[in-house]
Amino acid sequence: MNISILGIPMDLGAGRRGVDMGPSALRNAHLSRALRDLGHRVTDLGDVRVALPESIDKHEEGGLVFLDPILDACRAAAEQVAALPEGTFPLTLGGDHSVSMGTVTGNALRGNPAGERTGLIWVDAHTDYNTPRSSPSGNIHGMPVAHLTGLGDPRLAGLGGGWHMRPEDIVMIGIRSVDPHERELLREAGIKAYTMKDVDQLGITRIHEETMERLGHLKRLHVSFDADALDPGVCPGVGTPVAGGLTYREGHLLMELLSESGRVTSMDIVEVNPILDTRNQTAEVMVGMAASLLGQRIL
Ligand code: B3U
Ligand code: MN
Ligand code: MN
Repeated sequence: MNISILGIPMDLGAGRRGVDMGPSALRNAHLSRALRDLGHRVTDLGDVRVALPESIDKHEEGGLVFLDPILDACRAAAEQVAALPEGTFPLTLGGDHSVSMGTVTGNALRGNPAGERTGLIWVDAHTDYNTPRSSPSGNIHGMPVAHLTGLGDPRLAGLGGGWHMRPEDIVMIGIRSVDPHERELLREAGIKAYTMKDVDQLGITRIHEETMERLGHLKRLHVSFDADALDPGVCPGVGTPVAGGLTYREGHLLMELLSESGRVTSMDIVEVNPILDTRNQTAEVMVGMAASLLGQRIL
């Protein structure tokens, strides 16, 4: 397979600094080599240009921190991803999770004249379904899924030029932190979310089966993997760690099963924060997750 790596070194959407170094940390953990070893042709497109927080005002607009530079970076990411040739697997590296408004949009619109729908598998401790009004923090990385479905601020929701994700095409896995108003919005939208309780009770195998069935009508599936979905013991280098996450094996099993399905067409790795990490462990774990999704097998 042809894999194109694109970094979006942005931490403007997060409450803490450092995830802008995520793409570097993942490259340092030998991401390209790991995928080449699996037989893929890997092209690293480098990074999207992102404004530095030190060089701009931290202005807040309507409950949104750093709206304009985030819009610029998401637009650039969407354009670059949408322009990739068909058959290429885009592997996009955050950055905070607001980058996914750009990457998911770009992937949904890429080589898609018939307007086929794209499914979204959101692996995360958080549902990221806040709007500017429901958000307790104003941090845009808590809002990407809401905007992808058309809620919230019209500028962020308008990145796809009228295109939006359908709530029924989204499945979330690993959830254990949801804000009160966010919970109401999720319910209203009818988005399927597997919490950690569901992971404990059903197991990853069953959750994967149900996810494949639920998204069975879709040919294109995007996996957006927030490193904080994994337990902080496995991935300590994240800005908003939440106890009780996916184990190392649960993460790999999910990626292995998704890989075997042969249906995933693009992936994000986001929220890796080297400042808070221990010897680049989080980036190394996430490179392993990408390798499992892209064909690595134990035997
Ligand atoms: N729900 C909170 C916290 C949060 C969301 N995503 C992350 N943290 N990484 C918020 O700020 O919206
Ligand atoms: Mn997230
Ligand atoms: Mn998260």
